[in-house]
Amino acid sequence: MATDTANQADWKTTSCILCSINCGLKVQVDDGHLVKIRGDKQNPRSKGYTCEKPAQLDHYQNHADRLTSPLRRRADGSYEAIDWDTAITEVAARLAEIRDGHGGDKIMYYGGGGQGNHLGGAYSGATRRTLGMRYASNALAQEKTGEFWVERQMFGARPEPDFEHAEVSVFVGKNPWHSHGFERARVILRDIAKDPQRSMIVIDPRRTETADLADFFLQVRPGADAFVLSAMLAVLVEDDLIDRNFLAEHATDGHALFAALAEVDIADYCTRAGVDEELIRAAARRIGRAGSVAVVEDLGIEMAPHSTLNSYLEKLLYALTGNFGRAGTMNLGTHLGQLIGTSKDNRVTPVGGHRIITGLVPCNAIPDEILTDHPDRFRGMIIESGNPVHSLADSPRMREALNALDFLVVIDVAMTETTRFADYVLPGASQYEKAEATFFGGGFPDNVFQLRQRVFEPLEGTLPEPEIHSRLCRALGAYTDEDLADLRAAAAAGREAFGLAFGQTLAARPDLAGIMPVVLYESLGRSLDEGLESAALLWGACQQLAASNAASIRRAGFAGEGLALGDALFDALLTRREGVVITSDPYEVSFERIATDDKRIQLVIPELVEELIELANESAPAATDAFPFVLAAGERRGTTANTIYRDPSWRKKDRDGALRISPGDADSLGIETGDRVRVTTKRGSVETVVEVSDTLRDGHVTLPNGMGLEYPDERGERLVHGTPPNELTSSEDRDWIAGTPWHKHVRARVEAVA
Ligand SMILES: Nc1nc2c(c(=O)[nH]1)N[C@H]1C(S)=C(S)[C@@H](COP(=O)(O)OP(=O)(O)OC[C@H]3O[C@@H](n4cnc5c(=O)[nH]c(N)nc54)[C@H](O)[C@@H]3O)O[C@H]1N2
Ligand SMILES: Nc1nc2c(c(=O)[nH]1)N[C@H]1C(S)=C(S)[C@@H](COP(=O)(O)OP(=O)(O)OC[C@H]3O[C@@H](n4cnc5c(=O)[nH]c(N)nc54)[C@H](O)[C@@H]3O)O[C@H]1N2
Ligand code: SF4
Ligand SMILES: [Mo]
Repeated sequence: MATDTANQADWKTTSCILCSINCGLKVQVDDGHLVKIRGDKQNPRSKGYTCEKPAQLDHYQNHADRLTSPLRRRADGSYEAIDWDTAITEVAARLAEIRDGHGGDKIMYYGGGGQGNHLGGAYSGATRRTLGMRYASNALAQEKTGEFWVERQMFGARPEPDFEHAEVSVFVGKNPWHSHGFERARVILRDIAKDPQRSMIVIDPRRTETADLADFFLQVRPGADAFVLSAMLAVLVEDDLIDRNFLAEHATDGHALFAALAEVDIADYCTRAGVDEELIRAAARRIGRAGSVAVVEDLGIEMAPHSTLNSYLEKLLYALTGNFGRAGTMNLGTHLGQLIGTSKDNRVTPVGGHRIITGLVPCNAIPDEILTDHPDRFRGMIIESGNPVHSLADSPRMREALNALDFLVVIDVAMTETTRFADYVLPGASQYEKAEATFFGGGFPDNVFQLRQRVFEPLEGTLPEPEIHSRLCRALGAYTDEDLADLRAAAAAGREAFGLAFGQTLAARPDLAGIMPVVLYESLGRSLDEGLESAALLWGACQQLAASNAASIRRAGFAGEGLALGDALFDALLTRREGVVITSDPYEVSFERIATDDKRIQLVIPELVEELIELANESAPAATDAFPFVLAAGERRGTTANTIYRDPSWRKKDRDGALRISPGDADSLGIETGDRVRVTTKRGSVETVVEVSDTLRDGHVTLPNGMGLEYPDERGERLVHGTPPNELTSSEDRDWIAGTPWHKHVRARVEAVA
């Protein structure tokens, strides 16, 4: 290449950790700081794209509340720094005490990864297995579990939208302009908006930045999506825009569903949803007649009334019109490592009997499973890379629950709202100080995976989570050096020898098979370059993918048979730091990947068809005198990034996260932008600044997500910046199937303050 190599050399390859897309980055570092950050054109997924947020990443890497030593809580609630050996020994002993006294299933695991890190969570599997822990949860169980439940039944897998090629793109309760959710979102949104042959349909109560680009903007009354979606489906039926041939070939009998849709009073449902009937009809027809349609839902319906029903209706928009298994539609891709459980896990929670979906306890049920004298209650918790006190519904109740535990250990990079409740805090190295990866999945037809390598050495006093789990397992007696001697020798001898020895060990030693991540870390991992030990788990994932999807890997350009194919993939991950196309597929393969029992798309989910029928008897949720507003508690903005940035100075505007309110409502309350108001719900009351915005419907107000974090000011005084949304939410307001919270639908009162 004709580039200046000296200049190239000091750019390190990594990625953004602020949302699930993990856009590739090139960074320059100086004295522990990220000083220059730009998009990485070499990254096969993001191709140089970034949004505005990663420019501030040094606020994640360096800030006043980073943890630099294990901490132990004293009787008076303050913390003392302790060394790692003491911390590991004591934490292991306290966890073992609960296991021995009450059973390992009384220890719950929460978290395991955020937007940029999942390796820690993957290694935690060994610790959990060692302790006999059975229950886990993470943030997915407060957003996506309802959708997972529907997808598992309809497809047995998770379809991905192909917006890059779709003639019609549909966004339901999703604002990709700010939240992304697919790669290069703003480029693709602008392309769609510019192209007269293509259309965009947005269903959202707020005229978002995405809605501004839409051809059809259905400004639904908050919480009334079930009426819009069922009206659209009814139009498809009425106008005979159902793809009968597709359904005959690929789907099961939909009789009960079609009977329910035939009963929908379209005009009435449109009125209830507050959307013009002709607009709904036109949008439905646009979908019904398009060559290709891709659809995505997100928090706007997942965190609102009828959320699981809405996920089902949203999927029927594309399933009934045959928009599956082709370019521009919905497809089933590959996964290197599984983020979500695939098993048909039919368990319920031990105390409340709540449905466990894809292995996750519903987040809203967690306090119920602790705050009780039921013998099966959770008594201990390991929280890793999650801030549930801040991010789950009903923060006061979450705090009460964590206080009630016999033992809590939190693994985080920062002192947070949650670490404050821990008996022990274990400091992780940051995501730029260790190898990391996410298992969100990289797309279709090409699936991209990036193993990020560290940009800095771990901050003094911190350890990467895989090392923490390995040490915990050792302290708990799960393995000894002797157990691993043969595997280590094999790893030193080469990959082929290791592959054979690994297979033999797993077969001969079920105890070691149970803690496979740590076994890989301590054997193969120790033979990799320093800082790359935790990549060892990916070797196992590559072998699994090679065994299940060899043809897809070969199409991505890899050669070899059996273990050699997995090795080739693993080597590419180690060396091609910008990310690797790991599989490449023709669209038709989606049909082979339908994983329902009869390999057909399941059209009828009986509980949800029932709920659909019941809609007829329900009016859209109405305002009450005490709480005339609907508050969406937690809106994505250019100034939010979950709680990954703690230092509020990363935000150049909207520092305290204003409450948005419509001009009409502002007039009635006699307030203007910059004024302060009090927002009160049945759960709590906060004061906040206001921004009058004509993007909102009357009666609807919004607060940003991720705000209300405590952080010291210049004089060291600890202040809370902005409004923590979950001081206002209640854990009982949740979906009846998945238990997902109604964060977007909180009844509220707004009052001007002098
Ligand atoms: N900038 C930024 N990007 C992020 C994040 C971040 O913190 N900041 N977080 C990431 C994460 S963890 C996630 S899960 C995604 C979430 O991404 P999104 O789901 O897109 O984010 P939200 O803004 O929370 O909600 C989406 C939309 O739902 C709308 N909405 C509210 N009530 C209703 C309703 O009743 N019906 C309908 N149809 N819509 C409604 C809101 O107006 C909003 O436009 O974003 C990711 N990306
Ligand atoms: N009311 C309301 N509540 C919401 C939402 C909403 O819209 N409204 N959105 C919800 C959604 S969709 C989500 S995904 C959640 C997100 O909320 P959480 O799951 O709590 O996740 P994050 O804020 O992304 O970060 C969690 C923690 O990870 C830590 N961390 C960062 N890097 C590392 C690392 O390398 N190792 C370790 N061990 N820790 C690290 C951070 O310091 C932080 O404490 O919030 C949810 N909460
Ligand atoms: S879209 Fe923005 S926040 Fe998300 S990974 Fe890319 S640069 Fe980071
Ligand atoms: Mo999320």
